[in-house]
Amino acid sequence: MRTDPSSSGPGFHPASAPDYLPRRQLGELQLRRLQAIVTRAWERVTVFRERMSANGLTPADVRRLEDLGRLPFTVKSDLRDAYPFGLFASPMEEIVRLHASSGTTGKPIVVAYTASDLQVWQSAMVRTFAACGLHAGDVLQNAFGYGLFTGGLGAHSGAEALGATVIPISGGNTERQLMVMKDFGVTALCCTPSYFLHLMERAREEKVDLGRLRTGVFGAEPWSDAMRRHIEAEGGIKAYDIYGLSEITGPGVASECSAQDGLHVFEDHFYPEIIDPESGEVLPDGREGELVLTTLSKQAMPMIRYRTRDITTLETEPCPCGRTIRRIRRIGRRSDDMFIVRGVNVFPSQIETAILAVEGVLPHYQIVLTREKGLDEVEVRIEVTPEAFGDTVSALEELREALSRSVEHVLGIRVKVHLVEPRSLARSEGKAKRVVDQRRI
Ligand code: DLL
Repeated sequence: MRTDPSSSGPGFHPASAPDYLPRRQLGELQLRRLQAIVTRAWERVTVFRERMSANGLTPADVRRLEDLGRLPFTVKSDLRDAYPFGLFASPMEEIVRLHASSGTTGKPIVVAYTASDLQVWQSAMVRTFAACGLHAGDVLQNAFGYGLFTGGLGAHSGAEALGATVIPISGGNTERQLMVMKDFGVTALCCTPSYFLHLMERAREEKVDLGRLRTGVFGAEPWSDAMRRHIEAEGGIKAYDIYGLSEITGPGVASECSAQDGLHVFEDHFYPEIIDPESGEVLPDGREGELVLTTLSKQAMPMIRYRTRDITTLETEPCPCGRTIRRIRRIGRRSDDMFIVRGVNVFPSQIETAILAVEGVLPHYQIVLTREKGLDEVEVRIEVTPEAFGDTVSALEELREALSRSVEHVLGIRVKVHLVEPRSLARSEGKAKRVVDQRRI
């Protein structure tokens, strides 16, 4: 099955074999699975069948992979409207697990798994950890939250199947995390990047070293390359980015590899397309747009053309790691986290990149949005280092000006910069809340 000798190196696991399939063989597999899943959704999910019929389509119209582009999209509100179980394609007796994603408003969305769905998810997580260089013998501290969130249990089952030793510590209780990390000889950690920042900060304050930790597997929220550089330098580790979402399976949709240059999508199970978020038109590989995913194997809750709102690019150039599955660029933004200030489109990730380029600040910041006379205003609150904080007023003023210029350079507009004391902004144990929107209050 294996096609590339590099695939037998450390970090390779037999479950990773589909990562190296020749493209033609992969395409045939994808088409077979697509036809089966569209038929399943058509037969078992009313809303999907109605939308197909409204467009004059039946499953027989899916003859080639490109035909996917003719099928209707699924969006988050479809899951909300179907709350809790309306999109299930399996009877309850076959569903062995439920998860839910809270979202910001109203009811959560509920996702379901059959036993075979859990197996696919597990294999995708094995491939994720293998791509991040983990193997049997690694001791993984799993600080993703256990519970309805997919991060904890998703990572747990994949790491166990890989053969690593898993410590199911979940998120929070930072003191205990540090004790375990050191005393149990932890070699790898997974959590959100913002929680790792918090862990590093506490370790420094308490003068605890991070022991044998060498790999961080981070995801569930956007984090810039500047943030990665900070984490790798401060933590003395390699920091990998992994991506996923509850609607599709949880973590395990895409993962970086040793090249740390884009995330390989496990596209034998999760078929990616990039569309123009305005027109819905499918864009060619290499163009930036909204990621749309179709689950090719999911039985309990097939998702056909799910609009993720995550903005990225699909890349086809061969990766030095030898994997043949395509890569997406790291996700820095969502189409719905943009705000407009004085006519300029602004994404929080641009602000992160701009401020972390300046010496003297910590990677802890918050963006506060207000509306004055109908115009959006942005204030960026940034923690300064203890050294900079003890500096003279004029030095602080210089720092503030440097940050303001850096943001202006990236965005083309000036925003308010407010320097705050070290440790004065709230820390997160899961996904960080970087933007505080006071515009509707
Ligand atoms: O966050 C699943 C997950 C758990 C992924 C652990 C990775 C690690 P949800 O809570 O449904 O699922 O949130 C999914 O989070 O649509 C993205 O907007 C964002 N997201 C996830 N991973 C990344 C990442 C989990 N690596 C939503 N970079 C997605 C940027 C990410 N954003």
